[in-house]
Amino acid sequence: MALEVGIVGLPNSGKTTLFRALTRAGQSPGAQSPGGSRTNVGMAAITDERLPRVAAVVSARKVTPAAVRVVDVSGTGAALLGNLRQCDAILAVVDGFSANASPERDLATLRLELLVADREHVERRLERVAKQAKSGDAGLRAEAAELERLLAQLDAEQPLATYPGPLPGELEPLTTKPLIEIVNGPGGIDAKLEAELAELDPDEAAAFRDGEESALDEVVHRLFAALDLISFFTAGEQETRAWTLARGETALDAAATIHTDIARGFIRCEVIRWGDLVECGSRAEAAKRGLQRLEGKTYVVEDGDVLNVRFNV
Ligand SMILES: Nc1nc2c(ncn2[C@@H]2O[C@H](COP(=O)(O)OP(=O)(O)O)[C@@H](O)[C@H]2O)c(=O)[nH]1
Ligand SMILES: [Mg+2]
Repeated sequence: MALEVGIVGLPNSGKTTLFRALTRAGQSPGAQSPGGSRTNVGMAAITDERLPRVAAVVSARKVTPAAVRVVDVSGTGAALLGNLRQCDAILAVVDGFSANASPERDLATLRLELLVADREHVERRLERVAKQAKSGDAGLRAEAAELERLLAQLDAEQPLATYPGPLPGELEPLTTKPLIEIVNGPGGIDAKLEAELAELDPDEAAAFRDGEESALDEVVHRLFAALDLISFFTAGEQETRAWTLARGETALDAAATIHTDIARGFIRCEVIRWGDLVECGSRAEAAKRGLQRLEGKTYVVEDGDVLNVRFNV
């Protein structure tokens, strides 16, 4: 399943502008109904300068970057923030461009909003479990006691990330997720400028940037760091692709990311470092120089590995 990131922010902080910049969806924020509860969902490509170089080695007909799902909810409040419970990370956007911008104040407000949303979530669950626990079931009573402790933690304005001990697996809290702070404006990430550049064709945008890294790449890098992700590649002539994996995951996990059938039929996996492949100019040459390894299911994939999974179905 694709990685998912949710954008939160106060009204007019630039959430939808950032969403458009990330997803390059040409729809204008004006299309949003005023005060409406519209949620935008799109895919953001993850730029990786290694990918075109790997693709060139095999003359790939199609080059597909890795992507994350981006969710832009049109406000705060428990109900709307509840749309983000499935997300892997949260981008917190604050106004850094207007005359009375106060990024620190707004970040504090947002953190509190997330806390309040979790509080309501836990409280609702507690009400239900407490009612069921009246039957005297020991498991349910223990769960109710646990939820009471979580509620106390949130009442003390402490995020659940700092809760000592494991959380109920099905809880899906917001305040345990990595939070990436984005100050929107000239001093941070200029979402408006990025959205405008996203409308241009890539060559024009690159010329405008004049060698500077896109601010969106920085967002992605921070996301990768926060979630401790790595990238690996598959180098096919039909299609060369970049994929993401959590650091520490195995060749079998990588296979499952590509397709469940490939994981099911996994036999072994050929691995070449992307730089070796580019330097050798072909798989055959890399193999000849002893730079291609054969690995099994438990091989821990490294950032920049080019994988070729042998499988049978
Ligand atoms: N000057 C400036 N204006 C921005 C920036 N980001 C967003 N805006 C403007 O602020 C308004 C609200 O942006 P929008 O993305 O719809 O905010 P949202 O309510 O958080 O989704 C729009 O008019 C944007 O054009 C920015 O970085 N600089
Ligand atoms: Mg919006």
